[in-house]
Amino acid sequence: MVDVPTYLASLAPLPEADFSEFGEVEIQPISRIQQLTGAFLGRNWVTIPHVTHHDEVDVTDAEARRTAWNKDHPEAKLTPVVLQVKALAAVLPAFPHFNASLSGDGKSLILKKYVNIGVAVDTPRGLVVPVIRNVGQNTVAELAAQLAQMAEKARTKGLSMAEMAGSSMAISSLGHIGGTAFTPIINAPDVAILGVTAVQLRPAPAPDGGIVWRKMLPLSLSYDHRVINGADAARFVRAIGQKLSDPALLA
Ligand code: CAO
Repeated sequence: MVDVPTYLASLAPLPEADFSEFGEVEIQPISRIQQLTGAFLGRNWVTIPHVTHHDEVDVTDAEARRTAWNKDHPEAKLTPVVLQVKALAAVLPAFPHFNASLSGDGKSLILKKYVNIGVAVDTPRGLVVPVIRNVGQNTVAELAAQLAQMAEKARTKGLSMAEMAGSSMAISSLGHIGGTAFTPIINAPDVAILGVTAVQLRPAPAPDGGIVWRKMLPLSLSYDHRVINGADAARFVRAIGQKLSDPALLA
């Protein structure tokens, strides 16, 4: 049997290419945030056995309630991500292995009794993940204000390391751009991350035998397979779908 360090040392090095041999090129510096993020993402990708579970959940009722809420509260704006943060936080207590981290020696699991949700924010300098703390204690209006303020700070002034630490899980939403699925990389030391892409209209059978159009939200849950099994991942995503449909979510 070949041991792993020996195998890794035997891999062919990446070729050093002089691309100007093939045509005109331009050298662009990579921002400090992108360099740091790249190092963390590379580490997480190679050290965590990722599996991504894809599903679609029906958000027709949730979207109708969100639209009505926005009409009644012109001073605030609920985006879909706010409801997803709230739903994720609400299901985590019933799935303690998702709100956990592996100890450094891999021999124990640290179960977190707090629920803090990271939200991936795309900034001109790169991707950052500010953390919203104690999500369950906040109303949706408070969450919307916090998310807007954190995204604005991330894009303008930048965030401190403390503002990006201490998450239970993170959400990475590409829903405002598009997509039907992707494989987000876990934001270690978290053990799972929820990827969101754009709502799709799908035909479904109506009770009268006809067809109704439903709004389906694609969810892509990447999880650390050392900690979470596939059946729990499938149940977890279904539970998020049920929570999104719960009228109490808008409290
Ligand atoms: N399906 C369809 N539309 C969606 C949607 C979805 N799943 N999610 C959001 N939208 C819509 C919103 O309803 C809003 O529409 P209106 O302006 O018409 O009301 C619009 O998209 C823009 O939303 P937003 O981006 O202003 O706000 P948000 O709360 O949806 O997202 C934030 C906030 C910070 C998550 C987002 O701006 C962002 O930066 N996302 C990028 C994250 C990222 O890059 N992840 C990839 C990481 S891996 O490289």
